[in-house]
Amino acid sequence: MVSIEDYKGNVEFQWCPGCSNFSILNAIKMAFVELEKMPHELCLVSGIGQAAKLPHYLRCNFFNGLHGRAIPAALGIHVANPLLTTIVVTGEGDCYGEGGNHFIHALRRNPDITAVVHNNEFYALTKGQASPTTRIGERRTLQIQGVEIAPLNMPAIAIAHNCPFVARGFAGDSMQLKSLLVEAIKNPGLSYVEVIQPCITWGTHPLSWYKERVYKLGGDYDPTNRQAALEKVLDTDDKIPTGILFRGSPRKTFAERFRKEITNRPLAELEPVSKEKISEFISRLRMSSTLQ
Ligand SMILES: Cc1ncc(C[n+]2csc(CCOP(=O)(O)OP(=O)(O)O)c2C)c(N)n1
Repeated sequence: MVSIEDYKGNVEFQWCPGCSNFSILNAIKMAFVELEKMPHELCLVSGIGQAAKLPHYLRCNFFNGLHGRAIPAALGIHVANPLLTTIVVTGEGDCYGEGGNHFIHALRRNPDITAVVHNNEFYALTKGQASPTTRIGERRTLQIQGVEIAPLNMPAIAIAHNCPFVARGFAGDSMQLKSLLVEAIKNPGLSYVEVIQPCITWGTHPLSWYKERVYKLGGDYDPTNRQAALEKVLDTDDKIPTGILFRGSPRKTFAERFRKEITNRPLAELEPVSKEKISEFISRLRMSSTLQ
């Protein structure tokens, strides 16, 4: 039996007291307990930012890498050990800004990982500058005249590229978020969960502003209908839909294609490669480079 206590970390929190990242952390822990995942069966991966600190505060495997580089690190972990449950947890600045290119190509490669993106609509760690999701006209610490360009709509990009699982949660509803995370982790291939994350320090709007706008998709919404899903996320008026936005058609995962001859075992458990084989490989490489 796994319990929340199994995930209790021992690192001092650097988040502001009352930060909504705490609810996301709780939802993640609850999802792990519901899925009966032991800490050693998981690997959390993040980049840089307040959201990206989340893996520090849990007891499990984690890799905290360079700014924007959580996805490629997770891709490597997923290929080296497809038996691990690999989860990227990071902010929208890290994932859509500095790491946007990696996210887009992950949509094509389809690694069996879950990407949880805290979207607070600006860079919190560096004190409130605009991020790729800041709304037009919003004044930020660097954009003092107001942001002039339209925000990036990453859920729309993911749906257009047939991402197997696209969901949106709200940090103000950790039970719904927990359920979305359970579904995302169970889903094979790339699962993407964007989390609306109000920031109490640098945010423009209070929690009540979000509560008035966030709503749950109803039972009549069909997440397998790509056209309807696109329309839903392109409609960025005053309402913010949450729930499973889209389920793409199943595709082979990155590891299934990349490791098709090697079995599903972790690289660390495979037979070591002999010195002779390595020398033979190096001389073949040398041969091919002299031929060019
Ligand atoms: C290469 C590089 N560029 C810029 C920075 C500065 N920087 C650190 S965190 C961050 C943005 C983080 O934003 P987000 O991922 O949304 O996380 P948040 O802090 O809002 O949770 C930036 C721009 C950096 N550390 N490294």
